[in-house]
Amino acid sequence: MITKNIVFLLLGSNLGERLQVLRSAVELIEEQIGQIKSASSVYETAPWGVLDQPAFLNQVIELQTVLDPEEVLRIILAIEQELGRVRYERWGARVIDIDILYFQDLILDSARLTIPHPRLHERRFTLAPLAEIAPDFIHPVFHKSSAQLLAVCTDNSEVKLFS
Ligand code: PH2
Ligand code: MG
Ligand code: MG
Repeated sequence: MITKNIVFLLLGSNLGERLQVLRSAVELIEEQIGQIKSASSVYETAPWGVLDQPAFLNQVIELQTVLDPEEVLRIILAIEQELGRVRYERWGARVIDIDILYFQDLILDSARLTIPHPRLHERRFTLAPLAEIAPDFIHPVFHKSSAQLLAVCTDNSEVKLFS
């Protein structure tokens, strides 16, 4: 039997038709990476890191894939390109950003990829949608659930339901 792994992805957009961009990203991800098992609400979130930029829309999706993490990363980068991403500055405005949060309970630190995402526990814009769809999923490094990580998160940037 082919092994299918659970992957959680964070989508973010703060340029262009943000909601449409997220929808297109979800469609391309489903076509190219694997079946979507669940999707959080879309949240409108204050920018984190670089503050002087438009508000983001963020969403977390859970999918099943037969691909390995490197293949998922390669496809994610291609989808970002296809949707018109141009990289200006670190943490700056972008049409679309797709980040791997978790890949099953894998812990990976390579030159290209760190899983779990190294800053997921510091960011309310990630933890709020993650805890909505996977409150009991355990972070393989910190051994805490999404709900627990959210409860102790010190980031108080605004995160509000959008749709
Ligand atoms: N992504 C960043 C930097 N800052 N802020 C919010 N609210 N949402 C994001 O997705 C985001 C950010 C770098 O990827
Ligand atoms: Mg990111
Ligand atoms: Mg990214």
